Amino acid sequence: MALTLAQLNDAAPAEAQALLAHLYPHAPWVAEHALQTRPFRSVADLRQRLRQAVDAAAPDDRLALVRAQPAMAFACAANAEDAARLAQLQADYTARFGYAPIVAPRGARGTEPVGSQLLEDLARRLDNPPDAELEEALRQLHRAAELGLHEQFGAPALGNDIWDWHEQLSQHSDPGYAEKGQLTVTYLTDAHRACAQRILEGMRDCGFDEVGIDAVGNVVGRYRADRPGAPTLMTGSHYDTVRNAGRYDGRLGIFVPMACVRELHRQGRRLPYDLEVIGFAEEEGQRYRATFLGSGALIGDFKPEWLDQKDTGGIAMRDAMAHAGLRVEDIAGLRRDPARYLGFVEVHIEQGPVLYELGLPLGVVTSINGCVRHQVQILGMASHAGTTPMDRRRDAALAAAELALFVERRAARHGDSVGTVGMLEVPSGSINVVPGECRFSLDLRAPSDAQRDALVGDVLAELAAICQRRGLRYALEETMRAAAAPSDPRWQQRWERAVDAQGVPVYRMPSGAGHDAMKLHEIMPQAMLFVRGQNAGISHNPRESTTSDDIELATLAMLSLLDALATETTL
Ligand code: HGY
Ligand code: MN
Ligand code: MN
Repeated sequence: MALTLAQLNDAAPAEAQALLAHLYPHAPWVAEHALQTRPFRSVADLRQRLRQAVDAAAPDDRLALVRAQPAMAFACAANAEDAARLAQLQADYTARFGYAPIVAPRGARGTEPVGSQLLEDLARRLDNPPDAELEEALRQLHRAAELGLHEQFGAPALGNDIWDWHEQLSQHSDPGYAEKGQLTVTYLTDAHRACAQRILEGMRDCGFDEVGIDAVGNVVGRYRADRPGAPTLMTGSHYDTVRNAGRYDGRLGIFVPMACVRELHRQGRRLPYDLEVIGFAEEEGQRYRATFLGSGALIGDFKPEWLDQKDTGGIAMRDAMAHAGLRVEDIAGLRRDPARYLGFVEVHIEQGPVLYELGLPLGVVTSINGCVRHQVQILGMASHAGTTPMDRRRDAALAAAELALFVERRAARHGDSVGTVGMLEVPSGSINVVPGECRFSLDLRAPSDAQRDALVGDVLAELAAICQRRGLRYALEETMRAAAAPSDPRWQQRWERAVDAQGVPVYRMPSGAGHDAMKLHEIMPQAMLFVRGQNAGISHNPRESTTSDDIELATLAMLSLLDALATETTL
């Protein structure tokens, strides 16, 4: 039954209670507590109040709430074997936790039933400690309530459209991954170029005045101001991905502003500034070691030496660009004049568990961690695995392993530093040969450059010490260095006001992940908005997910920011 917020806010207590009673079955106290905080500022506010009512409840009441939920009948088992496995999982779950598993009845878009992923998810949840699983069960209950509110207040149509845009774009994937149903889009591959075309067409459909693909493959759309000579606000994110990626990393920050322009265009509205939306072509640095290439080119930081880099297939970047019809001689002209810009804002999926665990849909970024990356090669001596005594070996892989463990220990020493050995290989290794060579990567990050550089210094000193002690040689190439990027206070406050305008809590947080915003940071003020990730915020992983509700909320927040900026007299 359709309902408006005003009707709910004005309803008598008993009537209001009846309107919300179905959201948390057998627990009328949840709606009752939330209703005491009326008036609700938005449906999102109502959702948060319901969640807060549960969060504030006594542990026994929270457990009773979960126990009171009836066992769910799942219609998704594809066959008798899955049905049997599901029944067993439900029985094991109930035996372990003392209540039936709670699973939100539909997925992230709010329309599709839970699918085959359910078996995997339930099996994974079986391993949760009881206290963690209780929180997950409650999150599922909150999501079920959120879906229940769709029936009363309407589904997030805008969020669904944007959700669908991600699905459509994820149809394009590089060979070797597409066949496995995996999403991998690396710089200037055919899939990458197909993505650029689809984003370009999407921008046209949204009503941008100018759209184009620039000399490094960025997709650039401009929505003109209501006056000539107006300044520009830049926004956007990247459309390339890591290998076997999620569908929202980067892309969310392109599609949300595109949807904002579509709304402005549909309403026939113009802003007192140009809005430039950019799909950056290369941020992840997967095919070539050229991280932030797309956004870097706009600040005049395209490194010519990148052109001669070859990918694993021996194709030089220069040739990949020529094949894509890009003109190297036009790259220098991409540099933006900061004087013409108000700043840069970026929307991005959080890529971490914080918002998911706090039960918050949006976060305002305070600073982006600084990062330094290296490719390392350790050289020892390949020798017979059977005849080489343990004290006579020069094992390159064990040296790498020793350093990897040091990275873990050293990064953990400063709570918010992180260190990762993400790639590690013994080139042409054999099972019965002591590794004579080992290649690996280092990704070291911290909230400040000083803390980051201290971490890097210690790790590289340890690398030298290990190789010295083991009689090995090593080669080191720094492949990326990005300074920590604190948010511009004014732009951070603009995001804070925009989030508050949605009726949801304002939560400030650092970014452990790197983003294009840290490149634009070098020439203009910037700040970011984070959107909650589902599945505990997992990212750089096909389980990366976000709901169309949260996507819609982020879009409404961005529209609020754009409108508020339009009213600032200082433009
Ligand atoms: O690695 C990062 O932080 C980003 O996802 N490129
Ligand atoms: Mn990424
Ligand atoms: Mn990203």
